Amino acid sequence: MQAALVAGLLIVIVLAAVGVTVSGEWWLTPQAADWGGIDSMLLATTIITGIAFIIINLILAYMVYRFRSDNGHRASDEHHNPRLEWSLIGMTTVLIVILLAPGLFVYGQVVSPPDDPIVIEVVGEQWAWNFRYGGEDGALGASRNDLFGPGNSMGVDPEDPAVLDDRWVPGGPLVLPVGEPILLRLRSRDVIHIFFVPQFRVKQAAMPGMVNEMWFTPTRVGDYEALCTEFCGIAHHGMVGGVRVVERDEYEDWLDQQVTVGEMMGLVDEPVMDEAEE
Ligand SMILES: [Cu+2]
Repeated sequence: MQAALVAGLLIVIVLAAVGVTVSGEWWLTPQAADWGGIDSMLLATTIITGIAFIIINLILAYMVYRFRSDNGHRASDEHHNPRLEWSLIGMTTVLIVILLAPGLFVYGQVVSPPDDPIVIEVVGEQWAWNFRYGGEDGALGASRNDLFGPGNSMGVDPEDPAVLDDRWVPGGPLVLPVGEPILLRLRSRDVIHIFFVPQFRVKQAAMPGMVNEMWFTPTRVGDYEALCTEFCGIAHHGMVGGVRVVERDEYEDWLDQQVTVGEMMGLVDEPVMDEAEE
């Protein structure tokens, strides 16, 4: 009786898992960056582990019922079956190679940014995402982690002239032009945070004392959310930043309206932002 119940429960778990997956209710959000390779990997992993999950649980349900102990006989166990063990080791090895090998090629792309991306600095802090863009010169001025402090929330080097025209967007949003490769340089002011926009598929950690990189090409105009996926303190759940993917013109207009680092830190007398147009 109990054996039939356990076997029945295992079958219900298999059916529920397959049903939820096939219904698409908990499937991936639609993609908004050029990382189809990652979705293919997720799909392949789900299919291979899904088939293994179904087979293993159905075998288990069958065994629990077929070899139940309620007919006056006891279950027996068997030791040392080298043929069985080697065949299991062989099958597991082949499956793991099939799972991991294509991932190495995709990972190779993830860690190889293109030649001429738009570089944006992301500074994570408890509990907000802040962004710094290169200004008129398109280049980010120098920054160092020992420079974070009162009056220098970006940790930039005020001696570097390239810093002056950089644009500072504390608390976001991160605005990006559609169709152009973006390279984010991630830093942290305090603890470890992880920058993740689910629709972009890639994520990366912002570590105190380090600069980490991630890149992607946004493919779809729209509003998204940057989540922190590293438990980083009491308000971790609220560490959500706005992300907007817009057309190139709109991106440039928006960028021109952002405050420069020079103005922000009182390093220049005149606002830098209006010189170009007027
Ligand atoms: Cu965080």
